[in-house]
Amino acid sequence: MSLFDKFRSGLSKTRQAVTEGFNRVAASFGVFDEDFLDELEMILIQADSGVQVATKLTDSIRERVRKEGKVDREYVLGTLKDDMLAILETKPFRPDFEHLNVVFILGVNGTGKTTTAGKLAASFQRQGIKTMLAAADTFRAAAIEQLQAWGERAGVPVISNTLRSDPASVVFDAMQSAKARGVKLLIIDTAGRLHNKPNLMSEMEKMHRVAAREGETVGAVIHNFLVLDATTGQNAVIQARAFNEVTTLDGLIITKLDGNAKGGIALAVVEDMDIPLVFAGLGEGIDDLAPFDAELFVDSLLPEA
Ligand SMILES: Nc1nc2c(ncn2[C@@H]2O[C@H](COP(=O)(O)OP(=O)(O)OP(=O)(O)O)[C@@H](O)[C@H]2O)c(=O)[nH]1
Ligand SMILES: [Mg+2]
Repeated sequence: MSLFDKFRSGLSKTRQAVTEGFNRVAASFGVFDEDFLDELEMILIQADSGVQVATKLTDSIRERVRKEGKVDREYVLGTLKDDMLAILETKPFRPDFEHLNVVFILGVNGTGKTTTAGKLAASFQRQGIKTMLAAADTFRAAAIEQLQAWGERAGVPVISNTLRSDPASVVFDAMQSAKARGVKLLIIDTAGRLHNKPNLMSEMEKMHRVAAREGETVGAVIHNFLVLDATTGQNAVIQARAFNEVTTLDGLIITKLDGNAKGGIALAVVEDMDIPLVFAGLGEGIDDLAPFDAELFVDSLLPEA
């Protein structure tokens, strides 16, 4: 499946909602005027793009409508596309694999961290990047086995310790092993945590400290990716803000974009945070993770001009 097809089929529910809404409203008004724009704003809000984004997107068309009375379909869709692209702007994850890259997979409970860690590992290993996984969620029963299963599927070694062991010690072991084996990408799966739990936050700091200290000799680069679940809607914005307050996020990953009509959340989060979306989760399978591509995303969302 091409990347475009992946986005297309993953985002089909959101596309359906946006396209059907757009066509229905366009047909009933028969003209692209201010009333049409009010309805379009509602459609965008229903797709979870957030009020701020929906207003921003429609306001730029409204300006033209006020001057000229009305605009045509092509203008509406063209402007929407350009403005959405301006919000999203693609910044792919292409680190320097001469060095060791350490990716922390962070997020609240159940957003898809472990699944994403497994899919990421599979994808980079397949591209010939020597990859390793670390099971730093030592809190939830079965979390370690879950990651080990992903490691097997991906053909990637998994560093782990026992349940309840110190996650920072797992990070330490993984760093030693990664350095010894010449690993270029170490993906660390972490326990789901809430930003308002001080002990979990200090645990995260400790993991970061260990990775930075152990990585120094080999010029390791540390990346913090936050995993957000599209189905939580506007809550994802609040989570992103909270995590970014306690750590520096380098990239966002939105999972579960498939199977619901909430794809607009990608626009809401990026507009609010100004942190790039690096990957999109478009299903539960090993191949259902795609490098985020703004152009493909927007084309998968909007009706044809
Ligand atoms: N449809 C769909 N389901 C997904 C996606 N990513 C993850 N899931 C599902 O979401 C559920 C939770 O995924 P996990 O990877 O266990 O989530 P987690 O964040 O590691 O959960 P905790 O470790 O308990 O905090 C699983 O059933 C996954 O299959 C996605 O992109 N699309
Ligand atoms: Mg997990």
